[in-house]
Amino acid sequence: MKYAVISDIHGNVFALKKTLELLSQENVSKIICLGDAIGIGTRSEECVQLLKQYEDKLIYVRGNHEDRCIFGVPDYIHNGQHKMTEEDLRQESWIKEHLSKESIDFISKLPQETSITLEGIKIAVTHYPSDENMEYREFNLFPSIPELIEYFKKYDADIYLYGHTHTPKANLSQEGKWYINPGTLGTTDFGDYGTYGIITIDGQNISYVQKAFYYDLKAALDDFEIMNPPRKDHMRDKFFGYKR
Ligand SMILES: [Mn+2]
Repeated sequence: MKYAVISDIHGNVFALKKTLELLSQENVSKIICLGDAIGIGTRSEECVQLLKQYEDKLIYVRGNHEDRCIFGVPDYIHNGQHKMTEEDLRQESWIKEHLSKESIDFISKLPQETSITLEGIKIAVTHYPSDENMEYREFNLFPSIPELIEYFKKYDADIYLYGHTHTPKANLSQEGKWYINPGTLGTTDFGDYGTYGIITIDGQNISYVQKAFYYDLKAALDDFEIMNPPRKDHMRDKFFGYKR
């Protein structure tokens, strides 16, 4: 059967709608969402509500952006290197203010990580691998296989799923373990498209296909003017490559 892996939607309902259309053609049995469905983009509420409609086939763990809405905004982000400014905090408040109570309740119940078994294959699901204290491991855009083995050593699985870096990456270790990051569905860090992945399990055979898709990016960019979040220029330029 086929399983979709999506991550880092970041409030981009335009990309999410397109993905859900594509997934209905793929006939996937589950949609595994690795967190950060909200934040940065303009339509966090719509994204949570849309995901909620797929609740019967959805496995969803929370990311650092869901954490900010549930537990509050940390003083420092990016491994302690960036102190949140007043402007950052206004942006984060704006994101939370635009979420309904129902959506906040929904994301508050999500686990930080989970493990599932599909067709006898064990899958560890997390926004980013964490240490014993549930703190994220070092941010690493291109982790090597030895690094991935180290990052995921506390988990026991056949497939390890993670997101957060917005960078699609799939590795197969010599021991036959898969380490998969489907990239970013909703931002355009590396091109004007979104990415997700499809895992196919057939007996003991596991295969992974990395997908990329175009969607109405102009609508997503124009929506920053319509919704007018406090840090709209920064969010649009940094995460949506508006100046490219
Ligand atoms: Mn993240």
